[in-house]
Amino acid sequence: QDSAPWWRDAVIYQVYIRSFADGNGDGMGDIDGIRSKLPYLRDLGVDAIWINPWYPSPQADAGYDVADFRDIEPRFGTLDDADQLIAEAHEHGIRVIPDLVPNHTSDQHEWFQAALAAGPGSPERARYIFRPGRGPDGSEPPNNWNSCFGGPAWTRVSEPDGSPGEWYLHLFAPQQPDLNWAHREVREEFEAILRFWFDRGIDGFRIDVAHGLIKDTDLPDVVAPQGSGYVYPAGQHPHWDRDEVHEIYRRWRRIADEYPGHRKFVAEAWADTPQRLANYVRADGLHTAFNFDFLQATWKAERLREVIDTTTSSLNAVSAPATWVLSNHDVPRHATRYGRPPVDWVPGQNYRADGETDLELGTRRARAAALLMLSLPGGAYIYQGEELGLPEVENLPEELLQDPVWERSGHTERGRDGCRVPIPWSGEKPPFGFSPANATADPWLPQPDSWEDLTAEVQTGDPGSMLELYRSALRLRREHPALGEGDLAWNDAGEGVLSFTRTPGFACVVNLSGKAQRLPEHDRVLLTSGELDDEMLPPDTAVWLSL
Ligand code: ISL
Repeated sequence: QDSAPWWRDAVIYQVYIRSFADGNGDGMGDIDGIRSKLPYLRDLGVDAIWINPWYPSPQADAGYDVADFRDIEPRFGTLDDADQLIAEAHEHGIRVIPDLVPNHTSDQHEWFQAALAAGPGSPERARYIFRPGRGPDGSEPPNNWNSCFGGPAWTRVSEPDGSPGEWYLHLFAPQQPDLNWAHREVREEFEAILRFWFDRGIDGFRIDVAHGLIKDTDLPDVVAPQGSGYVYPAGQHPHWDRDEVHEIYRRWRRIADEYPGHRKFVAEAWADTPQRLANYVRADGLHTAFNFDFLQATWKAERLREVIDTTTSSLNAVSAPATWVLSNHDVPRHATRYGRPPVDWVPGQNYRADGETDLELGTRRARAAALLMLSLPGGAYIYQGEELGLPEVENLPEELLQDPVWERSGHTERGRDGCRVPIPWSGEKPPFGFSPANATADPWLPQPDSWEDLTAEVQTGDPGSMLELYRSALRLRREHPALGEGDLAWNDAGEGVLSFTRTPGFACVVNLSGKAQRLPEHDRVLLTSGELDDEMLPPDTAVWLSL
């Protein structure tokens, strides 16, 4: 392995394992499926893959309810398969980053089962957050905290003798009890889990809900609005983004640094300000964090520029590289989002899917956004299928929806299934090569027939396709010394136009003004997201220029 910290400008591809590729024909993606697509990922030109949770799990929250952190879900394969994937990915020059879920376990985890059996006051219960209820008979939850998926964040258990008993905390589904991070055994267990996987050769971890591990031990009621810390002074929300959480990551960083080859962490942390987010990525903390401000920004030049500036300046202050993200498995796909009237994001409700969609417009903008994202300083994340231009699937039949958001919200939110539909690889009808020809089951969510036009197969070699745009952009990014980490200088290009220079000799111009714009002086056009009209850049189009 080389000595440069590869992660500072890496392009990382998110593999949502259950929907990526199905090797064994059971309708759900798996490790063998990922192995079969390594040549595709190499040709696409990504540096690493982040794989959503692959551990044994009842799948109450698509694997984010982990029953055993040291094994692989049988539906996805075995530990041997994982070892083989890691080795083969490395042969293809692709690093592997699994997902770690430290905030909670599955209710089927042996620790939680032991806590239920052992009863109140036991050492087993101390690893989770159990409390007696309020009210004379304890039938009210211990406080007013709500679950991110809707409803109270507390569930009451039956004690071993059958009587109604204590309540346990779950910031997500009831099948996801929160761990007690004030407990020494919890900390030691996760440090051992990090070593278990680092020893197997993985290159880093994505840290789920990194901002949520520490709770105010007094468990005070939350002052509305729920799900956001902004009514609190920084670091004083009862359960989000508390300062003590960084002690945990300081220890984790020391562990990662013991290993060769620059193992890295990426935090899924939701913080109120870019400055608060920067606390997660100091030299003695996690290495990088997802930049959700960029994902949440609407298609407006001023807003995007503001996010780019505040991101880069707050991260420069801690010498951490920026990351850029347009989509993931929790939000509606951006080809659809950009084709809708802009909505304001509600914290904790990142799965809104309303409004009429102009998919042609959304796709044109998604093409331009790809060139914007991939020419900004730092690293970037690509969510599987965005390189195919997949839209959100908005009409999944209700009886097939699986996301707990759908149930817990009382059906006011359809949930996040619409961005999790299995990938169309080839062929003219479902399952579009997602499952092998001898499959015994349909894909776990149905693919629209119209995806015939979006398969990787039909897009390969078509110069106008989204896939070839991503491939060209990633190739140029590897070849061009100006891309990746470094400075960005804005050019004055008029209202609604984002125009910046990266040195040496590179510029990106994105036209969000709604009317054609004259290109600045340049030597050569390297890549465009849409056809140029002479020297004019059409609306919702981006271009890379060599200067
Ligand atoms: O809590 C939030 C905002 O207040 C949410 O945005 C929350 O941080 C986010 O949804 C966490 O997501 C991650 O953990 C969840 C899982 O369902 C998601 O898929 C995962 O990305 C629980 O493990």
